[in-house]
Amino acid sequence: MFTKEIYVKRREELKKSVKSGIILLLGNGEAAMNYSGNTYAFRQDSSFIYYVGLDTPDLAYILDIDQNKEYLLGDELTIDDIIWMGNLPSLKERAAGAGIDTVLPFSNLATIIGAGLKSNRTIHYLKPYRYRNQLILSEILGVPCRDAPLGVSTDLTKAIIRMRLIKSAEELAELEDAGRTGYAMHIVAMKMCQPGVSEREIAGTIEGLAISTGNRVSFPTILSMNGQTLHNHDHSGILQAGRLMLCDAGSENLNYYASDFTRTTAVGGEYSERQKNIHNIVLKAMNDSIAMAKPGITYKSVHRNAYRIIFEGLRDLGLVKGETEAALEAGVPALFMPHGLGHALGLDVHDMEDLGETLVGYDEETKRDTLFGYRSLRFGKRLEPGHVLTVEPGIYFVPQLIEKWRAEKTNADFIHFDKLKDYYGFGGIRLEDDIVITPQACRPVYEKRLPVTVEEIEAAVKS
Ligand SMILES: [Mn+2]
Repeated sequence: MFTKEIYVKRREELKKSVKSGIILLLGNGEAAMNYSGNTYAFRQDSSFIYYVGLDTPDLAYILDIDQNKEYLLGDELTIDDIIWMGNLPSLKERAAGAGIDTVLPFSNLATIIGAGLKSNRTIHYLKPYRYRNQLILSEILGVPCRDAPLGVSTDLTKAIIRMRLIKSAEELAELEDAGRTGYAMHIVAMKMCQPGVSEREIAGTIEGLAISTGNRVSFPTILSMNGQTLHNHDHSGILQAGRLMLCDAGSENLNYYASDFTRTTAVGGEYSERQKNIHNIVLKAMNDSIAMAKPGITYKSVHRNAYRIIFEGLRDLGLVKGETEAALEAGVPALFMPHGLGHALGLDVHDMEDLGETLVGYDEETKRDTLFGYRSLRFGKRLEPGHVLTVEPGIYFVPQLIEKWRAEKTNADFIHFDKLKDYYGFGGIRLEDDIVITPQACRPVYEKRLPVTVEEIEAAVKS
C-alpha cells in the first residue's frame, strides 16, 4: 500500500472528473474453488486497490460527490474469523490508512444506494466481471441480475481509465519490482530448457518464484513447445531436442502490479537455421517497434509497422510474395501473427480489460480495426508519457488456420501455401518486453533486458 496522501489525491481527482452523483466501487469477495471454505487466493479488484488500497475481501467504497462525503463499507472481523484466519487492525484503523474517516457496516450499502436512487441521483458503478458483484449490484439497484451491467457508468469508467493509464513514479517503481521477478522467472526457464525436462516442471518452478517474491503470477503461465497456440496452458509435454519452448509469463508483486515477458528458446540452446531465421524477423519487429514507440505515435501504426517487417521477412524466406502495402491492406501478416502487438500493463496484466478493452485502447481519433489480426490489437491509440505497454510480436504456424486460408483461397495471391507445409511442426516464436513511454521516447520498465538475440539465448541456456 502507498501512503494515504496518494489515495486521497486520487479520489479527489476522480471526484473532480466525475463531477456529480454517487460513485460506488465494489471490492471483491472470496471466490470458492471447489467448496465455499476452499477458496482461490484472494485477489482484490484493481480499481478498488487503486483508489482505496485495502486488500481484504467484502469491502465497498462510496463517494457521494454532491454531499462531499465518503464511506468505507465493511464488517469488523468476528471471533471465528480471528480464530481461523488471524487478526487484523480494526477496519476503522485500516480505513484511516487510506485517508477514509467513516466506516459503516456492509449492510448500509443497500440503504445508501437505495436512498440515492429514490432521490434520482446518478449511481456510478463499474462493469462487474464476477457474478458475486453482479448479484450485489442487482440487489442494491433493484434490477434483475442479468440487467445489472446495463447501468454501468461511462463517465466513471472513462475517468478511471484516464487516471490509471498514466503511471506515476511510485507505480513505475512497483512495475519495475514485478519486472525484476519476471526477469528471474525467464532466466530460470531458459536454464531449464533442456531435452527430457517436462514443461510442467519448468512452469511450476517459475510460478513458484513468482509466489516466493510477490502475490502470484500475473496470469497463468504459457509454457509449451506448441507456441502456435497463443494462450497454451497445457504443460504436459516433455522437451525434445530440435523444438522451441515458448514461455510467456510474469509476476504480480505484493502491491498487485504485473510484469509480462515472453521468450522463445530452442531446447538445449541450439537453434536450427530455420528457427534462427524466424527468430530474427520477430526480433527485428520487436526492436523496430521499441524504437518507434514515443509520445504522439499511435500504437496502431507501430503494430502495422511490425506487420510490415514480418511480411517482408517472410517474403525474403520465400514463404509469401507480393507488394508490401497491398499485403498489409489485405491483412496477410495476420496469418502468421493473429494477435495485436501489445497491451497496456499495470495493476492488471491486460490493464483495465474489465472496464472495456476498446475504451482503454482506443478513442475518438483512433478507432479499432475490423480486419482479422488488426482487430486483435488491444491498444491502438496515441502514446503518451506514462503509458506502460507490452511489445510482443510473433510468428506462428497454425496448420489449421493455414489450411483454412488455403481451402478458402484467402489472400492466395500472397501466400506460398505449399512451402508452409514444411513449417507445420514448427510451433511459434513470440518475444515480449515491457516498456514505459517517456517524454521523448520509451524505456524498459525493468532496466535489464532478458537475453533476446539467438546468441544471448543460447548462452543463457548453456550457462
Ligand atoms: Mn502480453
